[in-house]
Amino acid sequence: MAILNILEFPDPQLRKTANSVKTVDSDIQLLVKNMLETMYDAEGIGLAATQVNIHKRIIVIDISENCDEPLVFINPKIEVIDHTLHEHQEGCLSVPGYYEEVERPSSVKVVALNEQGKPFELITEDLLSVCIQHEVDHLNGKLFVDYISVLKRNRIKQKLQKERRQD
Ligand code: GNR
Ligand code: NI
Repeated sequence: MAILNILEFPDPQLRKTANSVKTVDSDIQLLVKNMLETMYDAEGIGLAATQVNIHKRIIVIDISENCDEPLVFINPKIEVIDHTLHEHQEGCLSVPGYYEEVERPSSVKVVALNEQGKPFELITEDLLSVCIQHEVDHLNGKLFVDYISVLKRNRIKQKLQKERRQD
């Protein structure tokens, strides 16, 4: 297994649209394993392939207390079930150290393939709904900072660039 490098805002690679997975073969299964290992190592609750510079429609999530309930979504499609907007404080492994309130529909249904290539669907609310929407945004080149003001976004961009220059 391997820990993959996580891209950070404003890396232009984070703006790419990921491609659908044609077949869930052993290469994809290995990538899923590595994404889970990377997510757990970084102490995130989700990771999209885009964040590790692999432009395939794959997401891993684990919102369980003991980090032992991995969820894998390949070619996820989301449909809003409850359009009521809920505000939640979001963070992102690609925007380390910054947290902002984002409003999103409160409940979404996800249809996807699991790591065996088997279709499944899941109705989500609360943190899982927030997380799946955040991850699908990554596959479409979108980041949570796109929902906040330009002023705040540019301030975060400048601070992250400055931090990296000092490293
Ligand atoms: O670890 C993460 N926490 C989080 C908190 C609130 C809303 C979304 C997230 S996802 C984030 C990991 C990440 O960057 N996934 O893309
Ligand atoms: Ni993220």
